[in-house]
Parts: sequence; C-alpha cells; structure tokens
Amino acid sequence: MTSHEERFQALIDSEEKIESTDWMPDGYRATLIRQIAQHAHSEVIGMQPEGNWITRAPSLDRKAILMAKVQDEAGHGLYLYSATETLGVTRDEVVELLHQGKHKYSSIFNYPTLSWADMGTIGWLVDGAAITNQVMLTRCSYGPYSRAMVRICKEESFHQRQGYEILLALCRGTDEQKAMAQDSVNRWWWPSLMMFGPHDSASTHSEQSMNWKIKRVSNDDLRQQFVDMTVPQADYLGLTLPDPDLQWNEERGHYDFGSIDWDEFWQVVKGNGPMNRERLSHKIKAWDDGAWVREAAAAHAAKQARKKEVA
Ligand code: FAQ
Repeated sequence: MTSHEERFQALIDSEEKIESTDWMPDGYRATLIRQIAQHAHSEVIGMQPEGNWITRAPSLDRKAILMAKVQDEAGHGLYLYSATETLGVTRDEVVELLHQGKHKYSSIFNYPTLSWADMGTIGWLVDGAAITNQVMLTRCSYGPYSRAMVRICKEESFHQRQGYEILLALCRGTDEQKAMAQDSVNRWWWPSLMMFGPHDSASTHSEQSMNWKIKRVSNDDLRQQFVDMTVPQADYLGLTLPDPDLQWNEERGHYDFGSIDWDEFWQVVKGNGPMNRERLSHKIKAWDDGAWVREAAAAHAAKQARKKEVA
C-alpha cells in the first residue's frame, strides 16, 4: 500500500469522512460519480410524474403543497449535482451523459401517474423507499454526499407524510375514492420494491461500495426494512398490498414477501419501461428550452466579474 492508500483506508476504518481535497482511489471516485449523478438525475426526472398533476390538483391547498414538493425535488437534484462536481466532473458533463442514455436514473420514474391517488402513493411509497435508502447514505464515507443527504432526508420526510395524508383522506372518503387509492397502491407497490436495486447476489457494486462505506446497508436489507415499516401503515389506511405471500414471519421477526419480477425491472432499467422514452425526451426538451436562461446567467456572471476587475 502507498502512503496515500494507507491514509485513505485509515480514514475509512475510523469512520471519518473523505473530503474532495483528500486523495482517493480512482474506483472510489468513479463509483461516487456514477451513484451521485444517477441520484441527481432521479430527483430531476422524478419531478415529471408529479408535475403531471399540478394543474389538476383537487384544491388550491393541494396544488400549493404539490408544487412545493416538486420544487424540493429540483433542489435535491441541485445539491446532488454540486456534490458530484466536488469529484471533478461538471454538471453539464453528467447531464449530457444522461441525455445520451449513458447514465441511469431510478426505474420508478418510468411508470405513469394515472390518478390523483398516485400523488399520495408516490409520497408514501416512493418517498418512503427513498428515505429508507437515504438515511443510510447520511453515513456514507464521502463527506459532501453524506451532508447533502441529511437535508434531503428532512425534506423527504415531509414528502412522505404529505403523501400518506392524501391517501388517508381518500381512504376515509367515498367508496370510489378508496378504490382509486387501492388501484394506485396496486400499481406502485412492486415498482417501489424494485427501487432498492437487484438482489444482493446480483448487485455488481454492493460488495465494493460496502467496503468503501459508500453504501452502509445492502439492497435486500433495505428492501426488508421498507416492507416491515410499510405493512402496518397499509393496515392503518385499510389498503391491501398486492402480494398474497406477504405475511409476518415470527421466527425471522420480519415480513415474508413474494418474488419481484426482475424481468420487468431490467426492461425498465434498459429503457423499455412504460414511460422511459417520454421521460427522457421531456427532460432533453426542458434542457434545450432553458438554454437562454443558462446563457443569460453566464453573461451576467461574466459582466459582474469584469466589474470587479475594473474596481
Ligand atoms: N433504477 O450494483 P447495484 C427519489 C442499477 S431518489 C435504475 O446494486 P448500486 C426521490 C445500478 O445503477 C431515487 N437502475 O448498484 C424522489 C447498476 O447499474 P450500473 C433514487 C438501478 O449503485 C421521490 C445496476 O443496476 N435514489 O426517489 C436501480 O450499488 C419522489 C446494478 O445495481 C438513489 O439514486 C434502480 N432502481 O445500488 C424524487 C439513491 N437499482 O450503474 C421524486 C442512491 C440498481 O452499473 C419523487 N443510489 N440499478 O450501470 C443508491 O443507493 C444505489 O445506487 C442503489 C443501487 C441502491 C439504487
């Protein structure tokens, strides 16, 4: 081991954070760029399914809350792109990779939002799964990522509560409203479980990422945590999770659940999900439409810099 490697390993072993100015192995840097950029892209693309309902929210209050949530997701994307930049790549570079289809984003955002109840279910299940994953990332060994996660988790908790509250209102409403909530949960349950990624045995990066303390809990353990947390919440709503194999296992102290359709997962990850094409083309259009804003901001910054030089 070189002295650089020894110091890096000592920091990891003693649970201290790696900072952008510290030496780090190339693989550690590349893994972080991949994961954090993918996470940032997910936050930004994740605005689309809910953005679809802003104009159709059932009341002014619901509309204001939904708009605030969608704006929070944009903010999360920005903190995460900033965290990626601390590793030596620019935001433009990673955004370009996303647009070329060379970077991934979370599979979950490739499903359509068909009813208002989906706003509740996304908050409850999708944000719920995101928090389960992100709470462990607050303990990630890379300082800028772990610190971004602390703030993001606080906001995601509010998102989850607002989603649950939408579903609670629907479940206490008319039979039709309750049926709408049930239909929504039927569609989002399995894709939410897929968010945690492939089984540990099929996860290419987990072992190394756990050794580097980038990931602190495995994909399967997080998925189990999420199921255990969510089943009682579904009971309280009076909704049925669409899995006949779901049952409490006294011996394990966890819920058993059925098998995930991994073919569906990989199809979605490869770009063949119900909404992949629409999501990416909408993202590229929004980026192109916003070019004038970026140009104006750059021109303004250059002007301010010239002013400073003259003064
Ligand atoms: N979708 O070896 P692993 C949110 C890929 S934020 C697509 O296990 P890893 C907020 C993976 O990249 C949601 N691809 O990978 C919100 C790899 O492919 P690669 C996003 C997936 O990285 C809420 C391959 O499969 N959260 O929801 C997925 O060790 C509501 C093998 O997998 C994050 O990104 C997937 N679900 O573990 C916004 C959290 N799973 O790159 C709006 C940070 C796996 O080799 C509304 N990320 N793949 O080509 C992570 O914690 C990890 O990256 C995992 C995957 C756990 C997602």
